[in-house]
Amino acid sequence: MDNETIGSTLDQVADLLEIEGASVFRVRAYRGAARTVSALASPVSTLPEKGPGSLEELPGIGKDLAGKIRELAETGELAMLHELKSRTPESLIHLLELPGLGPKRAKAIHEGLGIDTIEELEKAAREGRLRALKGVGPKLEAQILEGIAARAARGKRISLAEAEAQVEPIVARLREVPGVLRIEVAGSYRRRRDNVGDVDILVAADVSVAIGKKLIADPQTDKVLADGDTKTSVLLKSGLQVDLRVVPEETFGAAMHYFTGSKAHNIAIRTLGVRKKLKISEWGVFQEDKRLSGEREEDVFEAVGLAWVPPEIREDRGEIDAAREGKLPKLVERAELRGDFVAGKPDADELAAITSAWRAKGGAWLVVIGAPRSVIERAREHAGVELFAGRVVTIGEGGSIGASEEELAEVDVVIGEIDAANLAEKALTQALVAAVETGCLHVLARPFGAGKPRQFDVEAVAKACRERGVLLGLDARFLQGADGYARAVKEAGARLALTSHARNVEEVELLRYGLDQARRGWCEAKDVANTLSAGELRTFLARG
Ligand code: DGT
Ligand code: CA
Ligand code: CA
Repeated sequence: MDNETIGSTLDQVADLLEIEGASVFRVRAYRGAARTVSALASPVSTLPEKGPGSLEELPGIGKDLAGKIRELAETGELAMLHELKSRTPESLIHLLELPGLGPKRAKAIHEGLGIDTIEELEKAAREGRLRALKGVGPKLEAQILEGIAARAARGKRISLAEAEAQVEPIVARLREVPGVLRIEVAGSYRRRRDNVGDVDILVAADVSVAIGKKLIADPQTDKVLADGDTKTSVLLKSGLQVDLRVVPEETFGAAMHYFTGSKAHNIAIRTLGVRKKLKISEWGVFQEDKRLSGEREEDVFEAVGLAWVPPEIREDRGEIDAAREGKLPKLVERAELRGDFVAGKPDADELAAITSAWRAKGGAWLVVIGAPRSVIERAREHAGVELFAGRVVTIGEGGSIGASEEELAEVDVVIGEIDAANLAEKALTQALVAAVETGCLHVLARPFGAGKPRQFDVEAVAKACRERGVLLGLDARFLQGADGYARAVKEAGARLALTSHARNVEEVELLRYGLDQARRGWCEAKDVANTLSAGELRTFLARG
């Protein structure tokens, strides 16, 4: 944990102690320690254990506080804070997070007005009832309402695509700041989760570089949540939170590793470090008080005897064992994709634009869903990529296929989509397996209902698909839970078909988001049919 976070955690302890009615001196000691630690020039984890320059020697920090600070620096947690939280009404903890509400006011609101939840607080502020309390006026009420609105916006997760659209231009502007040596986005964004809670930007620069000020001044920034030398947090106009951290270049790799997460992966790596008597933090790899490395992200993995793990699979779902045994997957890459499934009756011009865009990206084939044969035939002549005619057929409740044999014979690729929104999990699995068993399908679309993935036994269905040579669709427009689905398909030995369903040139880009989730599902080139050459696909379609 970095010094500023330790500082704000100690402040939180002070708040909760104050609410409990602890002695003024005790509260003051935690507040003082918070200030002292936040202002330290070097990270707590690099201070000597004892003697001059150690924590105990700092003004106002005795043995007890030094122990707490070390606990935070080393584990990122504080047992005492957990205890305090468990003793404090949950509603009060939430109230404390709002700007303008210190412990005294939060307690007064809670006890004086009987307010227990944020909703009740919002209602009271709107109705002007908070003014009944001493020292509370319309201005504070307005501030509280704003804080509640910002909190609601913050609670939402947004899609990775949306986050990218907002963050890429901001990063491009920040990159221009003189003195910025490196800048990368870390967190769930780098792990390519299909949705992100907030965006974590990491910069290598001297602390004197005014990068935080640049983010605060950014045209997209709406509110400033934190404004320190090494950490700046803002809310964008969209409500998305952006956290910016500045670290020295020599610790950039360790910081990238830490802030990429996931938290579960970090904890597993740190535990491996402890076994080797190494301390691993966002500041680097340490032995006793000696810093061994940390400039490159590889340094962290090497220190615990592991190969570098791609960010997409850092979820503590087996990647650490795989990295130790040299069994990491060689994740499928964008450059390996040869084909896509594009959709929905594009007219001849649109189709020509899509095919030339796809060719320019190095593509070799497209399955065109729903276009009349004549359109495909005409496009074929000047496409430069091989075009296959695709058709979506509906699968009935018992697994029946909603098209005649003659109709199926007219197209190259048959994609089955279940049209049984009310089936329970078991019946859905049976229907899908039955549809695969008909031997009519080339691709089985992932079942969705009301925009949500439907629960079914992916393993059983994927096994049937493997036996019958049927691909399992992964639609890049609907990514919820797609990483787990991709992994289950791979593990069953079956193969995915990533589909963009692009209706125009811009949407061809969507395929990348399907690829992200296949990578998060540990898929290699062999697990994804989009990597086949046009000839290989033809053989596959002929069930050769
Ligand atoms: P998000 O923002 O909810 O989509 O997910 P993340 O993974 O981006 O999470 P975030 O922004 O809270 O934190 C960024 C990274 O920082 C996270 O992936 C791992 C690291 N991190 C945060 N809190 C802790 C912690 O308490 N312990 C450890 N070991 N790492 C943490
Ligand atoms: Ca994040
Ligand atoms: Ca964050």
